[in-house]
Amino acid sequence: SEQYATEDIVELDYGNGTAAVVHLHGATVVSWKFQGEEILFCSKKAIFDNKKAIRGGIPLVFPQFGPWSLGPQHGFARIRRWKLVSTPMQDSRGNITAVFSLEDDKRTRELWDKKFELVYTVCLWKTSLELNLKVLNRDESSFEFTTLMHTYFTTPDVTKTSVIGLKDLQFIDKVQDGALMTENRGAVFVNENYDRVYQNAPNEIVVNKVGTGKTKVIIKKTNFPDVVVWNPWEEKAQGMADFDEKEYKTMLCVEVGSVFNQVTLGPGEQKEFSQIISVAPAE
Ligand code: TA6
Repeated sequence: SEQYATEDIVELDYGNGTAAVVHLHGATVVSWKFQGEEILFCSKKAIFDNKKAIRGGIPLVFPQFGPWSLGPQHGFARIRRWKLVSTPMQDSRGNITAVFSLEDDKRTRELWDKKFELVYTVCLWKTSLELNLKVLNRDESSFEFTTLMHTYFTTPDVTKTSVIGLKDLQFIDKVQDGALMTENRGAVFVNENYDRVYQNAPNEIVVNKVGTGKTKVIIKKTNFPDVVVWNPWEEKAQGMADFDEKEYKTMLCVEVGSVFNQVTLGPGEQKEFSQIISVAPAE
């Protein structure tokens, strides 16, 4: 973690090489190691200037997934500094929890004139990482948003990594002008520029062969109907300043979100969105 300034990060240390690192810029989980094995991808060209969104880990998308007429792509949550509201605390079973928050301020209201609070709870267990995002409407009127956890997994060879659980789902293919199609594969392998939004996915998705390649992750999601699978591949990667041109081979984004339909929250209402990512031996 030499690339981050110590005042910018919060570490959850389970012991025995199991640890997570959260960067306060975006409350971005930038590393999760299970017994020394890194599960998340973070680009060696990622920029930690507390301005640009971090290229890797788990950036939080809110209040807009994708291009946004009111502000930056994927909204502002990933480029604001979050507050640490509860420092990492270990419970009697060893699980470690830290809590972060982001409230509206002058800058967010300039883009999106709503009063809100986001509360992000990161909990590290022995074999899993539980991430819970609570969105609270503190405004006098209702608001709409989309949200997503933009998880980058690391892999030794993306062509051997697969996503299981998407069969028969409808998806929007963003590299085919948003064409609506149906997935017919039980295990989705990625071999090209790939950017698909799968709708109404089951609440359990498996990503096989991540980390060292000997590991799979099981993602259990709540209130996130959709799953985005993304890899820019070689040509598109060359146009990204904060992504090494060969790194497309070693990453796959599998992102749980509520993006196909807007979420509406009335004044005083709140909603929680979560994923639990667990590690197990690969299939
Ligand atoms: O979730 C996939 C996606 O929306 C892609 O379209 C892709 O551009 C990616 O996110 C990364 O976006 P970023 O703004 O971080 O460069």
